[in-house]
Amino acid sequence: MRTFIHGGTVVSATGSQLLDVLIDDETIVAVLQPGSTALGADLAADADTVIDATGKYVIPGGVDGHTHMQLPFGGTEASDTFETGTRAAAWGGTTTIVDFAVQKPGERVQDTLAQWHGKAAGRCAIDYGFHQIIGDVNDESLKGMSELVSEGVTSFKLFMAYPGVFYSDDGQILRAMQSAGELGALMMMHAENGIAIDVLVEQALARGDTSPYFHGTSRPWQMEEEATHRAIMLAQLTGAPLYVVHVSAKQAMAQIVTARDNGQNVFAETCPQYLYLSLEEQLGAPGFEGAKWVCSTPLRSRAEGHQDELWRFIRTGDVTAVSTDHCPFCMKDQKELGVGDFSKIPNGIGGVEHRMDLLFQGVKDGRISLERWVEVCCTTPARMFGMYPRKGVISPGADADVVIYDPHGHTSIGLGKTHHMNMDHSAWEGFEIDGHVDTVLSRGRVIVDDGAYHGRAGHGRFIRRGLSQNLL
Ligand code: DUC
Ligand code: ZN
Ligand code: ZN
Ligand code: ZN
Repeated sequence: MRTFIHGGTVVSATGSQLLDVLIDDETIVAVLQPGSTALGADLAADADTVIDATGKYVIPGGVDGHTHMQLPFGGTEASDTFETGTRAAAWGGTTTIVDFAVQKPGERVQDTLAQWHGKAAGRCAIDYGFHQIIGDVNDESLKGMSELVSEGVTSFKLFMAYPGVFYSDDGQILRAMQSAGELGALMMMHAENGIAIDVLVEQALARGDTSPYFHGTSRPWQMEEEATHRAIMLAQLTGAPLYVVHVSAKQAMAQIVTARDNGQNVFAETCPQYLYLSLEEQLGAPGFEGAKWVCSTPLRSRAEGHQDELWRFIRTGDVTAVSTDHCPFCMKDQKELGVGDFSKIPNGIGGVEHRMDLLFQGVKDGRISLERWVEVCCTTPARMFGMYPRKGVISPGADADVVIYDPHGHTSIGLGKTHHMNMDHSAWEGFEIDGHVDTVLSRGRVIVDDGAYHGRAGHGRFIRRGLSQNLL
């Protein structure tokens, strides 16, 4: 089965040029000058499928390094299954996700991972990998880490937030980082001071500040900056490479920039919600509506300038990757658990479908370059999580995960418009994008084309990842 994509502009992290792409079965076999006879044949005539990409961008499929399908959280479970969530991802031009297996106290990490394999196997529309959350740092968990690395799970996440749920104390963090450092595995960190936050939450509720907005004000930026600094120091001591997830505060970014300037392997991830949405908008939302933007880290104040600073740090290279932290909950029966008490609102925003579009809007708005768009959404996540050059690049030998993106198209986001996630609302309702995902190929198969879905549950395969290829 040969597919020939011609006439488009291939965009990579390093540049853009008019190039044709030849695919054989699941793999890109050639990237050629237009009209090239290098392969001695009329490529268009010989192909089984010909895609005309004239006037469009041809980019590597998106790699979303941070999703939570079916995450058990806050007495409920994230509303997208691996089937619905990966389908929505495909609609939005994402062809690989890395999701989180969650170890509960008393469980073996190997058993947790087996459970997550069971949830995903045979159900995904696109390829997927796993990170392992270590919810119970003990001798056995630490020993289990090396086994997981050999099975292609090469990154481990800890939480400095959520005491009593996922939380690790500093001694546990130190020990896990020592193990990660020895293995060369990546340590991912949810950096918020959960112990202090719990006091602020209790005090807010006691004052009668119970609406969704107070979720954000009880998790102020100082809590993120402090935890980020602490994580950086522990990582430096242990030699573990550190990837700080969902950075939302500019002060936390400043800590990361300092560490990077010192040559430390510290990386920042941010998410579209922290680039576009703000605490002020959450305050202005009527009734309980603000609950749709309850996530942790929280949205930050626009008046304080966090959003503009995060865009700037994407430009400077200090934000390494943009992921979604896709963690969808419906309003009905889920977010509504927190009516009258914001601390009972399950934390999370659904967005796996919209990341490529939302970041492309940043290109249109002059905030980032076309190449940086591809770099932070596709190429660097693939390198960061040990999947390059199989993923994240249009190059011979790579998996044929390709998106044809129309820069003159248009996408209206919201319920009844562009929305395939299993949610009863959209955190992105009303967003209008000056671009459009036209065609999506996953390992050579067209799974989205011209507004029609051709994907299949079970097409997606587990990716055994190597160690990070993005270390300084
Ligand atoms: N933050 C969220 O918003 N949801 C899930 C877990 C997390 O850390
Ligand atoms: Zn988190
Ligand atoms: Zn997360
Ligand atoms: Zn279009």
